[in-house]
Amino acid sequence: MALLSQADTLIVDVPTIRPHVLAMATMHSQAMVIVRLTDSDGVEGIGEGTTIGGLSYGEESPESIKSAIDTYIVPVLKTCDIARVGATMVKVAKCVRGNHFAKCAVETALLDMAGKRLGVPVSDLIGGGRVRDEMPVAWTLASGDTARDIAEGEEMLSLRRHRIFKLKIGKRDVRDDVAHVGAICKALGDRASVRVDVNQNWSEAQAKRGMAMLQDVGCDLVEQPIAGDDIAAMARLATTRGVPLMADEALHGPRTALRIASAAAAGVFALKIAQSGGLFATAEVAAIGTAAGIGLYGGTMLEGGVGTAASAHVFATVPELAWGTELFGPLLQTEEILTAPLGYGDFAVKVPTGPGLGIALDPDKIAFFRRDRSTTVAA
Ligand code: MUC
Ligand code: MG
Repeated sequence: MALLSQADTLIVDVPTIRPHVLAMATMHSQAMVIVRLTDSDGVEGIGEGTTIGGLSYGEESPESIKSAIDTYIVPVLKTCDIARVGATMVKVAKCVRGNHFAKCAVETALLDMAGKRLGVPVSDLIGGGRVRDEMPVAWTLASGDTARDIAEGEEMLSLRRHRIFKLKIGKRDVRDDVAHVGAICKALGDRASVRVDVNQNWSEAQAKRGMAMLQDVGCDLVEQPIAGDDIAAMARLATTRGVPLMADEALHGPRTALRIASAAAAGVFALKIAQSGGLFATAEVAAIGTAAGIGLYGGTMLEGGVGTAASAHVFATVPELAWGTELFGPLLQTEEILTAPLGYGDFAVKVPTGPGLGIALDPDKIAFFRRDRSTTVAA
């Protein structure tokens, strides 16, 4: 039995190493909501709820994530035995609808505490436990400039850090975007896998044309080309000639996963812990994808070290992760907020091995980058 004794949530803003140009926003910094829970025995758990570009990516913002946790979720936690993570999150789900990013941050912190209490990594608390200790890791080329993207791709290849590249397109005319992708495919050749993410910015007609053209220039995968709530159109696109279609913004947990799988509306799922509503829900999305013969990819919301470690723990439990991961979020930031960074090398990210998430926050970095004073709620 463990009771909540303290809950802190804070927004931490860390600059990015270069502007990150996406169809719906250009990022110059990343806002991460960090939640720290402490139980009656003094065990601390940390979690992260992070989105991209304020409200331009999805329905939760850093500010709404913090407010949902402080105002609605923490009062529920105060009534629970928080050592029972599953039961606690069932109760949270009954009291708080939606708000997947906020719930994911809290569930992550509870799992971190549970792992520390039991002396096992979080991956051992999910499904059948981990099946791998490291995973391929992609990098996103999104400087907004083709020559700069090629130079960055070359640098990543020579450092042996990444050989899977995701290009962010959808802002320009389809023909211009495909020319940009084609130039990068040609420059990197068969040394790399090149994929694109449109972040829902094409119409169905643009996507039909774009996906056929992308196949011709050597692109391997297209992520969320059209609106994520148009499952019927996704199904039409997924079954016509062109590169395989990956669902991202369309996926909000097991129910949407089942709907997409039943409609044959995607060949690949981007697994995301926050979008799915937590680590347990992500494992369920993965199970639905696996049962439906859908390829799996470990996605990111460009989280910092905490959310990235949490994602790595879940993705490490998925039996087949055919498309690798994109868990590079901390590398896009100018400063590391963990005391020891996650391990990257040989084109892979390593899954931490210590108890819980196996990571710790650097208190000086948190003090420096926090947006304002944290909210401390004494239970
Ligand atoms: C997204 O839409 O997938 C992941 C990598 C990246 O550069 O942006 C994200 C979000
Ligand atoms: Mg995406």
